[in-house]
Amino acid sequence: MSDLRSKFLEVYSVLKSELLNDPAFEFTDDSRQWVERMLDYNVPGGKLNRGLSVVDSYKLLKQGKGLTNDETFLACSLGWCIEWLQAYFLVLDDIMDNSHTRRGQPCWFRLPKVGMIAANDGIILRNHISRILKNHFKGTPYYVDLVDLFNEVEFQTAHGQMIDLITTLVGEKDLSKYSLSLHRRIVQYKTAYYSFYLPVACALLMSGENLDNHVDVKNVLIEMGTYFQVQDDYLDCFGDPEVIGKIGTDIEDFKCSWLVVKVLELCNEEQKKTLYENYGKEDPACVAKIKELYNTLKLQDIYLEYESKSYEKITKSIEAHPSKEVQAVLKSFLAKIYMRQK
Ligand code: DMA
Ligand code: MG
Ligand code: MG
Ligand code: MG
Repeated sequence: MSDLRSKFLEVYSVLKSELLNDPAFEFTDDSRQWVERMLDYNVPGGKLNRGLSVVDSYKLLKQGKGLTNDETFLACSLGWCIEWLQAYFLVLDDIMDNSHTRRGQPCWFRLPKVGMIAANDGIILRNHISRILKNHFKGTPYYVDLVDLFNEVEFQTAHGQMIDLITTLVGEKDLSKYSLSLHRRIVQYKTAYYSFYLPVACALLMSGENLDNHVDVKNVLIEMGTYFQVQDDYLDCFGDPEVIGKIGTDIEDFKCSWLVVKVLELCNEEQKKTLYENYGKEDPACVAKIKELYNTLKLQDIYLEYESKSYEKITKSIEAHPSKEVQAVLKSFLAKIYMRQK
């Protein structure tokens, strides 16, 4: 394991133990055990890209000057706040999307002992972020900006989830409203802000920057986040569940996925009929018909083309940025996701 990753995981243990001994609640053995198990199950098991990016970005912004132990701890803590935010959204997202697996194990709410307690666990995860920020950042000059940033990004993400979900409302299922612009709107809000803008914004705040001066950075990161969610949509159908750690449900869920938007752009009348008749149904035979349609329309090739075009476009926007340090931050982020299989 890399040094950074093991350092990062050490900080997880510290933060967890603080939360399990939070004086604001009288923990009993049972309640402490519940929260510990819930955290270990949901927080650290992902790729940790978002969290580690805070530390990577902060290092790059410091232009190679080494970090003090204190700075490393703080950057890791902010990274963990994002991983906590992600855990919070995923626990609830899996309930709402009726998913089965996540990160190679059953979704938290699928555990017989958990069920809908998972909804409250999601709320606890969200509250932990505020506790971590208060414990470690309250004295810093950027504390208010940090709290505000997490609030703003949570607001955006929750609204992205809302538009993702209301497009699939039973009784109002209507493929004719699905378009690239609707897709863009959904993914920008549900994914791009928290997955891409937030890590870099955290690193900028730690470096003493004013976020109002970095709108161009934000725009590139939103572009990258959109590309990342198109990958997620693609992998939902074409990824290997063993590798991505989850079984796709977008077809069954009638999601406004990038794939279905592409079908609508490319299909003939007969294919459109097949799509309307089979999309959004639990029946595996219907799902198979949709996958067949994706193959007939060569969506894998169209995706590969999208992938290389987006990569080029994003690289150009990065290279237009005046600061070499910022360019390095953005390029390292892009490199982490280009051609990803998970
Ligand atoms: C993910 O959307 C967005 C959030 C805020 C969790 P999704 O349902 O496509 O994610 P996944 O494919 O991981 O369930
Ligand atoms: Mg989901
Ligand atoms: Mg979802
Ligand atoms: Mg998905």
